[in-house]
Amino acid sequence: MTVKKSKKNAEKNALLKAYRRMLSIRVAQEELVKLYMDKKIFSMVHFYIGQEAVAVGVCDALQKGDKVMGNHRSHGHYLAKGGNFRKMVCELLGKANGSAHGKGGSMHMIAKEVNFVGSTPLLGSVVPISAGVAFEQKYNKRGTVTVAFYGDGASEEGVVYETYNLAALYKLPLLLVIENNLFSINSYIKNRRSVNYDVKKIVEGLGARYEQADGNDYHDVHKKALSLVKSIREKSEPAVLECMTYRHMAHSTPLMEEGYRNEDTAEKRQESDSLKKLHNELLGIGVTEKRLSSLENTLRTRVRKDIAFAEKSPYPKKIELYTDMYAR
Ligand SMILES: Cc1ncc(C[n+]2csc(CCOP(=O)(O)OP(=O)(O)O)c2C)c(N)n1
Repeated sequence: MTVKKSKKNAEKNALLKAYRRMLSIRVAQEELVKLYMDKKIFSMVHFYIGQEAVAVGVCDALQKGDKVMGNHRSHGHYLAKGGNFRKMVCELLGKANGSAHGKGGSMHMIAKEVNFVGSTPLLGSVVPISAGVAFEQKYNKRGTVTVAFYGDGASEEGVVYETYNLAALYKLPLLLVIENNLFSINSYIKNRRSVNYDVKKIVEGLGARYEQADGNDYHDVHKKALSLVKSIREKSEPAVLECMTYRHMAHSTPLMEEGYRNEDTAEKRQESDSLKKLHNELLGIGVTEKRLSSLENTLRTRVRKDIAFAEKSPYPKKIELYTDMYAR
């Protein structure tokens, strides 16, 4: 095989891998929506459909020892860092086999075994907590990086600005990823910020590095995350990566009122869908439609098996109420 051909093959395989990782998150979400509509999930669920390129693009730039934290919308972050789907769906159903033994639910994803160290739904709180995780990495000279994902709404919380400053002051190995999907529940970004609000100026003014990526484009997110993670690892300096994206579904439950979204229409969201883009790119380099739909079928069958397992799984015993507590 010529060098040119083997390079092309490697690129095709990398693209297929990224597509598979993003599609597995999409398919899992779609099946979870059905479970929710069947009233099998009791807690609130914030679906990640539309934002997959952000979680996968960033996590593909990390090493195993790097740590990731998330927020209330973290199914994608958990799966992209390698969290187990079966444990996740058990958690959503409140079952004993769940990643938090059924006590956390959708908004408290955790998979310590793959360094997904937690997700905190109190808006903005993931930023200072992840700075603490990064501080430990630096203090113990681990050479690893911490990443935190949070939304544009969360990025307006006061504690976030304080953390930009402290992270820059202490030179923490921290990548803060803002997923800017334009809305905080039903509040449009332009109605929440003055016309002069400038994230780049704020972040750089407080001493951290700033980059913006097209969050609907796996390549752009991945390329920028790779470059930032490399410099964070080498220089131990914090950076913010703002990814412009769309969430395709309502804020939380699929049944929530959707009439407020005049700015990012359903057509716009579909047009810029990151999975569709990768799908077309793969077709363009000769991967067949048949191969891609068979991949989707395989992923869906696996997800459905895990859901069936979770449905049959037992609820936690009462004693679980007293485990994992700070005090009794
Ligand atoms: C401190 C705090 N205030 C309010 C809420 C209620 N709340 C939950 S999600 C959300 C909107 C979050 O928007 P954003 O951070 O942009 O993330 P997205 O939901 O768009 O992913 C709000 C206001 C909360 N969880 N925490």
